[in-house]
Amino acid sequence: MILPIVTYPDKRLKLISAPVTDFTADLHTFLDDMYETMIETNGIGLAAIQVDRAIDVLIINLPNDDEEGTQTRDNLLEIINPTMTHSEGTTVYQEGCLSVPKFYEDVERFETIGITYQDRHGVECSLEADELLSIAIQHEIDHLQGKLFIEKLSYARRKKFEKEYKRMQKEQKKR
Ligand code: Y12
Ligand code: CO
Repeated sequence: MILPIVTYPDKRLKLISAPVTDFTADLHTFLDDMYETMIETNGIGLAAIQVDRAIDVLIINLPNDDEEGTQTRDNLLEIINPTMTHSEGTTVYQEGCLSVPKFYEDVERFETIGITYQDRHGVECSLEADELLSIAIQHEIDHLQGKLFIEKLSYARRKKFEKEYKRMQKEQKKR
């Protein structure tokens, strides 16, 4: 089932998500719905709060290294109750978010990170991430804390964003 995506400035995106305690069939159905929603909207990462569930769940499905950059479910990462254990270096990447449509901005993140998390069955896992995966995980973990990438912009860039975003929303309402 495709779920509606909550978009900025909806206040629900500010909620702090709660840990998952029950690794039941309900959770599995929800994870499958999140995946369907993310693929349908051309996303590569999605946090549960973006589909109005304030729980510590995120999914990431980076494009493959082939020419078309196809996304295949076999490298889908389902990350539940993540904790960042370490980080190193900094990097800048132009980020986008399904909850802030049509807007991309450079954001500084850690270059490499380590996380521990649980999979859909509650099994404890760990992961070392760099490059795009590291950025995507940090972006999605921020969602679990009620934070959006636009909050990491400088004051001037944020002001410009707010102006452009409001104008875009007005134009969309006219249509
Ligand atoms: C690097 C940086 C950020 C992330 C977080 C995950 N972000 C996304 O998955 C963004 C998806 C996205 C897709 C869009 O395309 C469509 O909606 C068709 C898009 O374009 C528009 O809104 C028009 C914007 C963002 C992971 C890795
Ligand atoms: Co996002």
